[in-house]
Amino acid sequence: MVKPNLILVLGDQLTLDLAAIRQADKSKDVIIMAEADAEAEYVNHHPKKIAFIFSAMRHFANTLRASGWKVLYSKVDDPQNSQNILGEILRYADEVGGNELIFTKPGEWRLIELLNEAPLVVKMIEDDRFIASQVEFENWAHDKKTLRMEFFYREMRRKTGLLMDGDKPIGDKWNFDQENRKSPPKKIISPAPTEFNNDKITEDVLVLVNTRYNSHFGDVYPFNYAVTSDEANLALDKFIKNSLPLFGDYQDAMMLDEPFLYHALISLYLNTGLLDPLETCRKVEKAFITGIAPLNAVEGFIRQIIGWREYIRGIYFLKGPDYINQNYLNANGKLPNFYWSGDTKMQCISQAVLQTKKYSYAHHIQRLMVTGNFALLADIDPKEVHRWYLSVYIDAFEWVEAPNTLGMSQFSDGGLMSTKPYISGSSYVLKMSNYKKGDWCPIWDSLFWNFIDKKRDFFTTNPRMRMLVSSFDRMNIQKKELLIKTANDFIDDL
Ligand code: FAD
Ligand code: DLZ
Repeated sequence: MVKPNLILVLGDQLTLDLAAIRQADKSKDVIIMAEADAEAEYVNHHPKKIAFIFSAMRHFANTLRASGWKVLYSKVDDPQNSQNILGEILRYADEVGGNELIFTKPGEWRLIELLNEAPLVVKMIEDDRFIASQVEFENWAHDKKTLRMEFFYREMRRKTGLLMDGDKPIGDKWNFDQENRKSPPKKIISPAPTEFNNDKITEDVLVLVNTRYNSHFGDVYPFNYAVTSDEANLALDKFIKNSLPLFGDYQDAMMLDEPFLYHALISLYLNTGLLDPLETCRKVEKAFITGIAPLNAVEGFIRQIIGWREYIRGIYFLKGPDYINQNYLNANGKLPNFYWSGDTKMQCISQAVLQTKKYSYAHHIQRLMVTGNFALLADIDPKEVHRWYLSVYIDAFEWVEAPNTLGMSQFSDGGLMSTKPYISGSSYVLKMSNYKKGDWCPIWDSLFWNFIDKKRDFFTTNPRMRMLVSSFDRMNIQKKELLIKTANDFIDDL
């Protein structure tokens, strides 16, 4: 009898167009999908994220069955479940007599290593759900001193033809960011994100997750995210119609009790395979061609996906498994408790943490210039910061989370992605938000100057940051002492 091959589909590989599925044989091979405590708990993932992944996996298993595949699916509450992916693969290998495991490259070195060591014949296939292959990224990177996203992005524009007029960018400029990033207006009525009704599959998952993972940070209810590709496409269409026109203008703004503003809320769908990045960008480009959205918004949005998202992935695989262990600035503080409770007078942080608890979501500037900025200024160990981001955000998978957190936000790679750390005093946070000025501002500013002083050896070697050391040195001695004392008292209290 012909032995079936074992085709693994992970919780973030939910598309019929997946490389491993494309080359499998429906008439003999079996698809394995496994919910597992080991995956939900290697960091304690937010319950909403676990629920999203389990529900989307169960829906996708049904899609596979409906198109004729044999699917061996492990539910997490099945008593036979070994609670780890490799255990489930080996259990099914025994059951069906298969000995060849085929899988699409996971987005995490931990799983790549685990699966490649399976006691089976193993075949790992490149994940081609991206615009640039790893080889293409490596070829682009290999002769460059600095890896500037902007230049990589231009290559991706040329490759895809998005917003191109022959070999020239539409509008004669590659980047329209100068027109973006406005401060928030006095009042804003931002479109509500699309909310979906939960079917029986999702309801069952919510009950399960709510009890099984009740010690994890975050609320499972209310749950309104899409869990199928059709629903995710509806969410995208609604974003294009309602929010895209102002996406560029208010991309960096933060407003009290407005967690989404004009953001798309689609990273969770792109990262799990419910949306395809190129199709998404083509729909967005069409919004420009048909006059629904202006060029600054459309170019800005497409850059996030074919530029930043692709570049970040390239960096993760270029730099290898040790990337997450870097700590260029030798930060070693503990993550403050208020990253879990939101219990702090710093309104920008409590807003970010409490909405993260509720939605498992915060937008880019909250992640970069609030929770990330604070952690960097307060000298928090980047590994702790990385584990926090990986666990709390619904779109967080290591390939995309780690370079954003460790590289872009915490400067732990010493400036591979940016020439200077993303830090600011309270004035930037106030300018970009309608948060209230208060006691937190002098504390935040003292952390800023204390950081400049403590890391002066690094800052004096950096042409873009040297001026800040000189500014600090020019302050009078009492002011300097007060800043350092305020910062240290605050850090000690943490
Ligand atoms: P929008 O603001 O509407 O942007 C549209 C899309 O562009 C996003 O859906 C996303 O796919 C893409 N995008 C934008 N910026 C980036 C970026 N820097 N890297 C990759 N894709 C990008 N994004 C994740 O998908 N997963 C993560 O775990 C993650 N962790 C982050 C950690 C930190 C410290 C920072 C600063 C950023 C992180 N990002 C991460 C990037 C970005 O914050 C999110 O992609 C974005 O907030 C998702 O919300 P949205 O769909 O509403 O995005
Ligand atoms: C994040 C996650 C969670 C919470 N649960 C599962 C799971 O039960 N089964 C699964 O196949 N994948 C899960 N994932 C995603 C993986 O942990 C991992 O982050 C990605 O597959 C890496 O690309």
